[in-house]
Amino acid sequence: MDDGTSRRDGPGEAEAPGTDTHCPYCALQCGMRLVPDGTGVTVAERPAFPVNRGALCGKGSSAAELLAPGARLTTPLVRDPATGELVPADWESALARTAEGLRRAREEHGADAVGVFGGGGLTNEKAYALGKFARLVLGTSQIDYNGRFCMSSAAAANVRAFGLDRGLPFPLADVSRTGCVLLVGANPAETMPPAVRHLTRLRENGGTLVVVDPRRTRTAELADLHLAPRPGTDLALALGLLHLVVAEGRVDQDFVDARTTGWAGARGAAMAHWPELVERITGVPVPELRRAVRLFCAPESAMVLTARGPEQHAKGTDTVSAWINLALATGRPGRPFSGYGCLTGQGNGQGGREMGQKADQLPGYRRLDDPAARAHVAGVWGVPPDSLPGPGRSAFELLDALGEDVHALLLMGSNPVVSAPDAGRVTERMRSVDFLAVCDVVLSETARLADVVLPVTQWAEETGTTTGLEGRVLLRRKALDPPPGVRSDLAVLNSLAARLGWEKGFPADPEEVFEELRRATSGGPADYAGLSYRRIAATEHDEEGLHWPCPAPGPDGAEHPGTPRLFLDRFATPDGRARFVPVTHRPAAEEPDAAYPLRLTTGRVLAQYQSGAQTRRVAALSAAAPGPYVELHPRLAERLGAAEGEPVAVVTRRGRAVAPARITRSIRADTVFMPFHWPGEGRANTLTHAALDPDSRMPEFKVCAARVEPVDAADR
Ligand SMILES: Nc1nc2c(c(=O)[nH]1)N[C@H]1C(S)=C(S)[C@@H](COP(=O)(O)OP(=O)(O)OC[C@H]3O[C@@H](n4cnc5c(=O)[nH]c(N)nc54)[C@H](O)[C@@H]3O)O[C@H]1N2
Ligand SMILES: Nc1nc2c(c(=O)[nH]1)N[C@H]1C(S)=C(S)[C@@H](COP(=O)(O)OP(=O)(O)OC[C@H]3O[C@@H](n4cnc5c(=O)[nH]c(N)nc54)[C@H](O)[C@@H]3O)O[C@H]1N2
Ligand code: SF4
Ligand SMILES: [Mo]
Repeated sequence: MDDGTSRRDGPGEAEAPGTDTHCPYCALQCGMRLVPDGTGVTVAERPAFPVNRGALCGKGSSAAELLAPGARLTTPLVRDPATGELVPADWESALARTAEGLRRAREEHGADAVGVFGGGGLTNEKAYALGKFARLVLGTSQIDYNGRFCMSSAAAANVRAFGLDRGLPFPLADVSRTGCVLLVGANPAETMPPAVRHLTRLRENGGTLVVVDPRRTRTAELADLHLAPRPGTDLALALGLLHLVVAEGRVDQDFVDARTTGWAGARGAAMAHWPELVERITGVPVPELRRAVRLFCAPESAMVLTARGPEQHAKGTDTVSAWINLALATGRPGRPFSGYGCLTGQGNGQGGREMGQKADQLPGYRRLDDPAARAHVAGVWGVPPDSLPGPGRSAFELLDALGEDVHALLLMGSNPVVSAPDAGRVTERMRSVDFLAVCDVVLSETARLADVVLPVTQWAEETGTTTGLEGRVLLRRKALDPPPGVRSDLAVLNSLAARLGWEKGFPADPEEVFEELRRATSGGPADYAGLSYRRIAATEHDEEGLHWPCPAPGPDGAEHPGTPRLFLDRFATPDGRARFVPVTHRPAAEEPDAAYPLRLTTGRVLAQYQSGAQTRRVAALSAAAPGPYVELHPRLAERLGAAEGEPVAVVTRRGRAVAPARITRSIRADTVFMPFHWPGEGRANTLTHAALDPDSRMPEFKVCAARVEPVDAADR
């Protein structure tokens, strides 16, 4: 599994009996086949699915382990008021207590005192039902989800520039057919291993790869050029590259004139960022900047792809705008095998942001403050438009309001005790709330704080759709019955709605929800009206499948083929032109100083997923990545007297985390890195800074000021 992927089965496996479905984890949504093995199912290859062609990473190939009854929750838990412990309970009393907890907060403090927190791993059906439940049953504006921590900055920048936000506006396979990929703050060799074959193929086809990452990652190792800026300086870097594009006469003026607006402002901002200044800010030498511009501009087609590296910042939206400006000035978007794309992260990171679990959104990527959108969705829901609440708080702000303005929370599909920024503070907030209900498949660190824990079915035990990073809609199929004692998220919402007075409108059957969701999204930017389970199943193995927007059949009854490539004729703005946004560099919310002289950045490792709630429970994954660590450059380690494998403390203004040192030349000497998958004393999010982007409300996970201290045995 050196390249991070495995092909477990021989060619005959495709004919094996079983159920074709998709991995429960990341946005690649690799196809897999689940084969009955007597007691449960085994994960097998599904070579016919084009996005991964059978390849899986270790997380996907081991995903079935958590389906075993012994590996997960199979009974509801409620907090015993006498002992304060979580104890097993029957479903009826757990649901009654949940309904009561939500109702009481509303009666005592008003509808907005009840919060809902969702997740980008939930299927489209669940995300849709959760948003509807919040707005209708609870009548609250206070709903948001963990996607706010993920790709919200890229989403905001996409909407600003193109009038529409789909992570990749083209199929992933186009990556291997372009001339140059500028991959910014993405480490797919660890975060989407099967996608790396497109980068390898790109280079085999004569294309080039430029990677921008403060660390020389496994992905950077594959590149023709690796730029290693200081964390939090991508905005200056992108402006510096645009400056050089102008200075070297490489602007595609015909494209700029015909297909964009706002160039003068963006050009002016870039001209203020001359290369030597950018070198000082970013630490990237001017000759490397020039080389990157040459590589990016030389071929006829090229792509800029961003992931969390440049996005998870208090200036993430402006930073992505700067990268988009670079793509626009060189005439890339809206052309074949070219453009800008964001690699979304969670299994349904794309669909989860379209179905209305976001604070300001209605299904179909409609805006909650748009009267026409409200009227349409209220019509589908059978309620007056005025009864829908307005936009609520963003994810971190919602968590930070717990115990103050928000007194009860229903949480589905996230583990913020590990994954939220400034997690010590968030944990205190979660403890202070009057009532917390968590739906989960395992007893996550957040579920441990709950008053009620509702054990739900998993990916392989239920049907539903997800929308992968390409905007391609996929069908996850039920492969086996859940163990006794668990119910689906949809069934939970159905029962809670009934207890709170909504007998109808919350079906537990996913296909019924999908049929309603088609109508609710119809005519919206993310239009699913022309899709159905039948159509998705019939086209899933096609090279290009069904990508939204896929509107309902026209008057002639012809089915819409979906939209694998967006913007080829026009952008989704009122005048059809893409918009340059004039942006200028600004420092991180917290820059290094004498007391905290280093930059801390955070991210992922191959064998763990997110808060680790699921993958830490899989033996092979835990063996491969047993715990947190701190990446340090040898020069820094020497100065600190830190030794390989020995614990060091990383200290920020939020707190202190202790983990073994991992000494490596692959990181800048002024930067330290920690993966964030673990709770406890090595929890990276004890340290992170919850400074929020003004547009996307994305927290600054990727940079804060830190110091590293040796740890005495006596300290511990
Ligand atoms: N193994 C694994 N795979 C996953 C996940 C997982 O948890 N584990 N999660 C999934 C999800 S939800 C997501 S969002 C994706 C995330 O996928 P990625 O974005 O690829 O993952 P990260 O490790 O968060 O960040 C990518 C890189 O950004 C770099 N970086 C840090 N700061 C900066 C900066 O200021 N500028 C730049 N240019 N780069 C910087 C880091 O060094 C890191 O190598 O992965 C998905 N896939
Ligand atoms: N420091 C730092 N922190 C980060 C990041 C970073 O780069 N650095 N990245 C951020 C990003 S991009 C993300 S996406 C977040 C993710 O962080 P989280 O939101 O915590 O994501 P998960 O760990 O995937 O949590 C999902 C939870 O839901 C459960 N679950 C899985 N499937 C289902 C289901 O179908 N129904 C229900 N009810 N539960 C389910 C899982 O068991 C798990 O407990 O972390 C963010 N936090
Ligand atoms: S790359 Fe993502 S979708 Fe594919 S097997 Fe790994 S975790 Fe699952
Ligand atoms: Mo994410």
